[in-house]
Amino acid sequence: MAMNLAQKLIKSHLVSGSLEPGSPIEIKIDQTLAQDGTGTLVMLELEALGLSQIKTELSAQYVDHNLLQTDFKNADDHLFLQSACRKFGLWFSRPGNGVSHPVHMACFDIPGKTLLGADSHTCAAGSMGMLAIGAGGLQVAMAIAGVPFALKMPKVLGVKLEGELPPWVSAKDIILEMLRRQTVKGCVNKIVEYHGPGLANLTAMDRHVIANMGQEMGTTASVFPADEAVKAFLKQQHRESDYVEMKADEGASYDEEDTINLSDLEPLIACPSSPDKVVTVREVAGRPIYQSYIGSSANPGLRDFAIPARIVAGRRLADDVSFDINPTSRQLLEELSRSGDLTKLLEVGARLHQTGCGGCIGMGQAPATGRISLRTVPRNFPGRSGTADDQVYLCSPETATASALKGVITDPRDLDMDYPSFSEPEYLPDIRPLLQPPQEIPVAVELIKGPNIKPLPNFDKLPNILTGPLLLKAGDNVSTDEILPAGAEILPLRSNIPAISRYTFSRIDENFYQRAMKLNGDCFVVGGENYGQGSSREHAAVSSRFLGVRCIIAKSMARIHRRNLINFGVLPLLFENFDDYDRIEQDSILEIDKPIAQLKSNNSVKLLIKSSGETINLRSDLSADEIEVLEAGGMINQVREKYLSNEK
Ligand code: MIC
Repeated sequence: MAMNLAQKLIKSHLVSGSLEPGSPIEIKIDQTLAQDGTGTLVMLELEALGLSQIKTELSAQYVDHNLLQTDFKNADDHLFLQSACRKFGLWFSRPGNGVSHPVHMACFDIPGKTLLGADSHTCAAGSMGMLAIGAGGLQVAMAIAGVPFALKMPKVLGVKLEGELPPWVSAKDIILEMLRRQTVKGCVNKIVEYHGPGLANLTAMDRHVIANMGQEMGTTASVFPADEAVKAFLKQQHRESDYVEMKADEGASYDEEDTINLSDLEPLIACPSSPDKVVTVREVAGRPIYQSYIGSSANPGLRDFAIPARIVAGRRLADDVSFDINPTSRQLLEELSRSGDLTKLLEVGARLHQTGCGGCIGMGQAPATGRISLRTVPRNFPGRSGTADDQVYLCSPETATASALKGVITDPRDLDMDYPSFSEPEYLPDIRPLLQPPQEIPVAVELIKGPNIKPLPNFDKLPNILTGPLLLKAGDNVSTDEILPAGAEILPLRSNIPAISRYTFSRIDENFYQRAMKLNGDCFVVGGENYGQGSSREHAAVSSRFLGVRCIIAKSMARIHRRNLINFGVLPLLFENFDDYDRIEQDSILEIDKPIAQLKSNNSVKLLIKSSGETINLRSDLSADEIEVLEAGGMINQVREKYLSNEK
């Protein structure tokens, strides 16, 4: 049977299950990555599992999030991560090397391999013909320990690209067009596979931009063929020998199909505060801006900085605009310096930041109150920039730069200049020597733990009768940035669950923590559609569980957060009838009798509203393995017994 690329990648790694969409499967994981916002919990989980050495072909840990060292916490985390890499055998990328996704792409991406990453934008590696999936830290820890990754076989949406991008229109506009068509929940449990003649003019880094923000549509992964563009990228990175051609079979088909004619596209922009609120730049042109921000894993390529440099060269920024440049890797910064493009940016007054995620996750660079910020980052969920009621628009480097010159949102085609030319250099500075390899012969290493690094809490199993108040009723599209915010104040608490839990749901209900602590017992949370969209941070699930949340009931759920809830013993259930959402009031007492027994007997669970005596039918989409995890009280309990009882 002719297979598409996604099917080939899964089939070559299939440990159990079938390629039938929706069926439970397990796949072998070749590589893993984690960043410092998620990696400290991963290392604590590896310690809790009693692991001695990694079981993957390669695992890497990056430091690119918690880079503001305002006190000891982040510096301690960096030392902890470095010691854990030495202990368990991972590559370590120190602060300053850059953002995990472009650095992993430069150093380790190999066509045909699988990559599981404790960061939702891991999917960017699909640009290299890999099956690259974002997941919670515990899932990544299991993969490092040799446990296959469990998921539902996704549907495959084939997107045929035709034509070629007009001047001033770039890869970001392609993924913004996808978001306009699919919305933030249109691709949940789907892999998007790009194919067609339009690929010919897209470099590997262009594809990285598209694959990265595939996550914002809820995708499981995005895949591109490994072709001449990928071969050229590997050559650039002095790794041409790693090239393997990967593409769909002739005559392959897809579960769903779409077509984009690149020639028809124009500059697009996502308005606050959702990545799918996409309009043409011209529709919002003229609005005064405070900031234009270039960088992040969503536009990490050399051209994403060189084009802006060549646009502003010899010109003057608008007086009221902060033009923020966030280089995404040391390699890129070196090349920008060598080519003279860095000087062009500095000469017009750009603000140069250290290589890393920076303001994308609110780690500095927060915009002024009530002002507009244009960013080439992947997300603009409410408050994510660090400023409440922020107005963050997502756009291409071309649009952000044109607007920085004019001081208002500007379609770059309206600049009185020709589109600058750019071609990728044949080679880039080799960044791999800057990463610290695992030790050839593992030696006993003590983990370095500062006072802010706390042990993982132990969680008990679901009670036979689950009863408690509905402590929070939330709406649609609740993101993990609203469940547990990131940012300069909260991110440094990622190694300390009791401390970080104080911020749980703080963006939605600032009193949630106090109410949960006063209750000091089991409770429920209700959400609308696409609950838990966005990041991979399992902390959003762990902190909910730590505060007594035992069950989340929603109209629909985002893939990563749903599994993170299961991993820490929180029961995710769905409204069978969306109208029932309105029948439950906040603070009403709810009850589920023998939840595990009900789950094992069928795919529905009866919920009793104790105050009215009414019952509601809830739907479960849990697999047998997921029910087993919930029955064990979480995945650490389950795996410690099932896979690692002899690891000491
Ligand atoms: C993000 O972009 O939201 C993050 C910060 O990279 C998260 C990971 C985290 O919360 O540490 C992600 O996307 O997974």
